[in-house]
Parts: sequence; structure tokens; C-alpha cells
Amino acid sequence: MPVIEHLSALEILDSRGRPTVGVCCRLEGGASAWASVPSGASTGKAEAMELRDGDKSRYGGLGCKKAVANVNGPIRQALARHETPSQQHLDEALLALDGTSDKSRLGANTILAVSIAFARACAKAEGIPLYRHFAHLLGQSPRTLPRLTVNLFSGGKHAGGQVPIQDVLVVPLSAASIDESLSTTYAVYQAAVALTAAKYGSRALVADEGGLAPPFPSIDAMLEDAVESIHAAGFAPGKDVGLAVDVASSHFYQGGRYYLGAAPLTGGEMIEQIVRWLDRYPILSVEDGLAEDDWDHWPLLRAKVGDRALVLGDDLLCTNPQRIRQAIETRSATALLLKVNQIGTLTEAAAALSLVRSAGWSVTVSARSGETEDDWLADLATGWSGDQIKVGSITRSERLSKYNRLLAIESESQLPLAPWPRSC
Ligand code: 2PG
Ligand code: MG
Repeated sequence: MPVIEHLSALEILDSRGRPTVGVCCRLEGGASAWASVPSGASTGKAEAMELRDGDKSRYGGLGCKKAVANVNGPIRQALARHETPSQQHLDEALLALDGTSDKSRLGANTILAVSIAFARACAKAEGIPLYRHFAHLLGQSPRTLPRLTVNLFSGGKHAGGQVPIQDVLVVPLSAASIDESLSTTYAVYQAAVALTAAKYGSRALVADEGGLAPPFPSIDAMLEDAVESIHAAGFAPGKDVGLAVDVASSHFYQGGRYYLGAAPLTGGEMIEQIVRWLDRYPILSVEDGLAEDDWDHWPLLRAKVGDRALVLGDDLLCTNPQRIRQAIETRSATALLLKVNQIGTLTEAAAALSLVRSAGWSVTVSARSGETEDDWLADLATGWSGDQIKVGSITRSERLSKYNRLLAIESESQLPLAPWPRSC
């Protein structure tokens, strides 16, 4: 039975140069592991709270020294030298120690770093790869590798808002492996670099998640350019390579209206707009097509597009079992964007996963826009049989660490790639 011998934390920097938390967990017997946690920019209102120092003289208040002190102080005191029979025991102990509903006392960033470092140390102690350990937490074996959804173009909060929607992603559909998915994506990405240079005179400068972010004159131009890049790379749009979009519409929703273009749209009009995009472009997944609070319209969105594309909830659901239950009851979505740091522990994220699986939904396991070089997400997506993974573009090393880990997992496990899900 694992016994934590020592826990220690360090404030490190993420891919935006902002502080985040890394934790080292050492078990009796010597297995020791390190894990660090990501941070979002386009966050949902219902996300668990990250603990930040608030001292404006340092990193504009974003420092994580308090989070570090929580690990090195009360968390270590409570957990070290006690038997921790399982991940669930650890996570429940952390939740009890925190004692708040939003994890604001210890911080969701603090708690998650401990949760993942413990999981990785246990995998080491068992002598198995992390993805297998993650699978075992759910009482299963790894079955598939997640299909890639890769950021090509960025807008919204990840690129200074030159277009309101946040991401256009490519989905290598005909690829039969992670290896082939990445080489396909590379070809499309290079075609997009050439196309944006020719059209907008822009160098291949990238946004927070490594996507290209030229000054698209409109959302349609962004989507047309994506389709043109697929063609130019020699692939058939919708057959070899499809598209996914993160509309991230909570961030242009105000007073019941969507500020997408010149005229504000009602929820019904926003849905019509999404249907028009689906008519014109090979879009297979629509994330946050509506705002997180627009519960009235989500069932209509699902009814109108659920048989053509994934109706994927990010801000809507925040990986939060309570919100997911509401969405299942109201038939508001068909897929969960699973971000462990939105909820703060592996155990609660597993509960979220189990809920959506029982409703027959699909799951996209997702990174955040602020990431570290840590690659545990690739193991999680594999161990938990995520249907898709969303990590960002194929530039920037904090993204590549996850893709490269998937390549290594593929090479050692020979697991097949998950098929694109049928609509539910
Ligand atoms: C999203 C994520 C990842 P952020 O909205 O899906 O792309 O962004 O981490 O900024 O919330
Ligand atoms: Mg999103």
C-alpha cells in the first residue's frame, strides 16, 4: 500500500511565462515523480479556483508561492507517512483538507499537481507506464489512442481577438495512426503557412497554442483558408481531413446576445449561423457553440446539429459532474471536453468521464492554453480511452511534448487509433 514519504513543490513558469505549480511526490520504497499543471485563459465560470498570490508587484499577482507553501506545509503534514491506499483516498483527503466547494483554500492548481504527481509515483512503484496506471484507476485496460484534433488557426482570447472564434482545428480522419496523423497535420500546417504568407503577408508567428493567427477579415475567411490548406496539402476535405471549431462563445455573449459580427445575434440566430458553417465547411465538432449560461438554447443546438457534428461542451460543463448531469438531463450536448484542472482532481474527473460514458457521449481530452512541458495528458487520454485529444498546434514544445509522448506510447503499445465517433 503506498505511503507518501515526502512531498515538495516549486513555482515554475508555463508556456505564457506565467507561474504555475510543480510537485514532487516520493513514496516509501523510493519511487518518486514530478508533475506540473496547466492554466487556461479562456476559462469557464464554473471552473475550480486556482490559487494565485495576488501580489501585484510579482508576476502581476499571478505568483504561485502560496500554492507551493500549501504543499510544503499543510498538505505534506496531513499526507506524509500515512498510508494512502488509492488515488481516491488521496483526492478525498485533499478535498477534506481544502474544505471549500471551489478548492479556493488550497487551490485547484495545488491539489491537481499533488494528485498527478502521486499517480505518476504509483505507476513508477508498480513498474508500469502511466497510461496503464490511469486505465487501472478506472478498472480497465488501455484500448485505443485518441484521434488528434490539432489547432491550425487561432483567434479569440488566444490570439488577441482578430476574429471572435477561438480555434479552427484539423482532424486527420483517414490517418490510421498517431504517426500518420502528425505527418498529415504537418502537410496541412505547412500549406497554411504558405497560404497565409501569400494572402496576408504574415510570417508564421503563432498564438498561445501554436496556431497561426493572421488578420483574417472574417470567420468565413478563416474557415475557407483552412479548407484551402487541406486541398493544397493534397488531401480531400471532410474525407481525409476534417475540421473542428472551438467557438468559445461565452466570451462574446452579453445580455443574452452573441456579438459575433456587426449585428448581435439571439441564441436561435447563433444556432442558424452554426448550421450555415456546417453546410459550407467539413466541420465535425463544434465546441462551445453557445455560451456557458445559455442553457435555454443548448438543447436546440443539439437537436439541430447533433447528428452532423459533436456538440462539445467546454465552458458549459467545466468537467463538473453537477453541470454534466444537468446537460445530460436537458440533452444539451453530445460530447465532453475533459480538462482535469477545471475540476481539480483525477477522481472527480473520472466521475465526470463515467457520467458522460453512461450517456453515450464522446470525450475529447484537452490541454489548456497555458501548458508546461509535462506530458501526462497523453497518458491520461490513452489510459482513459479518450476518443479525441486537443493539445494545440504542432509547434511549441509544450504542445509537442504531448504529441511526442503519444508517438512513444503508440510505438510501445501498438494500440489502434480511435475511430471518429458516430453521432449519438
Ligand atoms: C479551450 C482551451 C484550450 P483555455 O477553450 O478549449 O484550447 O483554452 O485553456 O484558454 O481555456
Ligand atoms: Mg474551449
